[in-house]
Amino acid sequence: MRKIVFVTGNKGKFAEVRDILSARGIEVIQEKNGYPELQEEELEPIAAYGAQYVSNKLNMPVMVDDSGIFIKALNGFPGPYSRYVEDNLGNLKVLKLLEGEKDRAAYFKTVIGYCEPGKEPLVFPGVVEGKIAYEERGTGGFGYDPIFEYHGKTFGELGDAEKNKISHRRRAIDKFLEWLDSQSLEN
Ligand code: ITT
Repeated sequence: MRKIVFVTGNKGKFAEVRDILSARGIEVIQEKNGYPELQEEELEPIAAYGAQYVSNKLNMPVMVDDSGIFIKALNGFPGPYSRYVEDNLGNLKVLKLLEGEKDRAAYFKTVIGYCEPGKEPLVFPGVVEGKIAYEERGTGGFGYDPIFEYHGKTFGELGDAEKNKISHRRRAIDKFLEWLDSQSLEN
């Protein structure tokens, strides 16, 4: 069975990635010691740097997941600052920022970074478009899931299995797996 080291301190992310990859016959090993997060406007360089940093440190192939929620009416905020905003404002204050705002468009994005020791890092983005709800709904998922609405239900209302079929993370992982499969064909 193929094994992949996944660097994250986020339990919700780890559980989702483990479920998606185990269905594909890949075992995921969690590495909780993180990486220095670059201050960047985009998730790609953050994920690339993180994957390369830990891969060279552990001398193993590793993957990282850098994610965020991008709210159109807030010009893409919190985006790469989503962790900081979750910790310091939280969903209810994000909803307050949007009070009276009719344009609720938002998207979640995950960038999977993957790197093998001594090599250049690769990035695999995945996006899901939705809306910011008017109140928190549902107890599933984690982070911003209760306020992110997709086809009428929030990710908090969907349940893990349903979220994993359509999420930004799933889409990014699918691209990563396509690349991994193409590599094994070459070797
Ligand atoms: P690691 O860097 O250790 O992986 P983190 O939680 O700091 O964990 P991110 O910077 O990528 O990771 O996360 C950005 C924020 O977005 C953070 O507050 C997450 O809880 C939230 N988030 C990420 N993916 C999410 C998802 O699928 N649903 C809801 N919130 C999510």
